[in-house]
Amino acid sequence: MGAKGRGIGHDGRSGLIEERVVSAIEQMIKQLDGLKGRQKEYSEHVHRLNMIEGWWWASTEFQPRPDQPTHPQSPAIPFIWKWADVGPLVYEMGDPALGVGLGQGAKKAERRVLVLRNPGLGGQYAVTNTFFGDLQLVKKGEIAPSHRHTTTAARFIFDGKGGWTTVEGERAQLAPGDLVINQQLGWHDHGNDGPDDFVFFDVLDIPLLTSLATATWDFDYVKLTGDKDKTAQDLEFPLNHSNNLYQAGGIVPKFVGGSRPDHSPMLSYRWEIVRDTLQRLRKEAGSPYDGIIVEFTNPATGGPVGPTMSICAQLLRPGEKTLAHRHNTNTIYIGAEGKGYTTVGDKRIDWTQWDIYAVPSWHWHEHGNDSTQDAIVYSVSDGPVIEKLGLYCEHRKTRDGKTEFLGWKANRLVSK
Ligand code: GTQ
Ligand code: FE2
Repeated sequence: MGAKGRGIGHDGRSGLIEERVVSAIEQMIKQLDGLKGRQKEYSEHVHRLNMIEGWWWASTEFQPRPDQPTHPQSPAIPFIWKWADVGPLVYEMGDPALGVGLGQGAKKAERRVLVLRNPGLGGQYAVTNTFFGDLQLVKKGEIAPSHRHTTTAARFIFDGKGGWTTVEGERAQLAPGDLVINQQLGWHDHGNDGPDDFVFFDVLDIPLLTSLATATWDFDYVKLTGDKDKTAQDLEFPLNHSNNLYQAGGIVPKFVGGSRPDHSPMLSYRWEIVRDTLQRLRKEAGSPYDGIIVEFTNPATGGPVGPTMSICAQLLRPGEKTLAHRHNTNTIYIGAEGKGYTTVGDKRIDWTQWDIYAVPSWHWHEHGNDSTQDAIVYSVSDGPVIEKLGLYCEHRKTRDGKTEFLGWKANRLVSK
């Protein structure tokens, strides 16, 4: 398919965009292989010098190059990891017969995780082209040793009563449904005081920071303490301290704050509060595209939880079905309560609790709940990055079936 098939508005079905990208690249390589005579000689010389021709030899009409898509696109595909399939393997990581210990050194996992890989991303450790995701298990009595990194992490707790994460001296005690934010460069260790397995889903901006060559890891906690048996931090604040400080939205303490203003000073967000907030809003009309949607904010600034991630929760009421839209941000959804569905292109993704699914950039999607119970889904998007680049855009269907475009305009000098 050539340039004519690549326009905006032509990607109703998931999978189509990826096929087009691959075929454009393959087509170009094939063409270059088939060159003869003077052109072949020229082409080979160019390639020897680590360059490639920026034109199509055989094409008689205009075709954009493979690196010049005419609409936003990601090689990631819409994809769901069903908890019913992956959950048993998460618990099985802890089976002593597998021998996957936790800690550092031979045969040990620094983090005992299963890494999700989007089938469109060619074996990368990535769910979308910006986000990494893994399912992590910390068994009773274990500690995942303290480390730090330039990447931001968000963790969604799936199971366990005794789990905790300590970040920069503050410990959040965690329960299923809770969200904990791990800011850039904060030392952190995860532990489990039992009695059950502690299981959570991590989202990190690793692929994004890797593409910027700025993902950096520090596993050398020993240098801080001089004690190689010490893998967890001492607590410097009361338990759940920032939660206590910032729990009343809109009323924030003036005597504290994080040392970096673009990072939320609040470490964790509790499930009961998320649920209560959504319930309190349930009589509102909500968003035509997302139902009753709330964002987890930096309580001090109202901004997103961190510079690379926007995290939301949305309630889809029984019988609710949203209008379709698409935007150039990449999203990971995590089912939290009940059963819902997201139709991406012409494929319906049915989700239930702890299912994880990816909706990459520019895919039309709409959400629904055709059950008789409430459905709540978490999401993580790279919106703050795209917005900072000044490049957010969106197509949305209106109630009367029209399509509206939001975003993207050139800067022009204005005179009066
Ligand atoms: O739990 O701190 O799989 O930072 C990758 C990066 C887990 C973690 C990963 C991390 C973690
Ligand atoms: Fe980490």
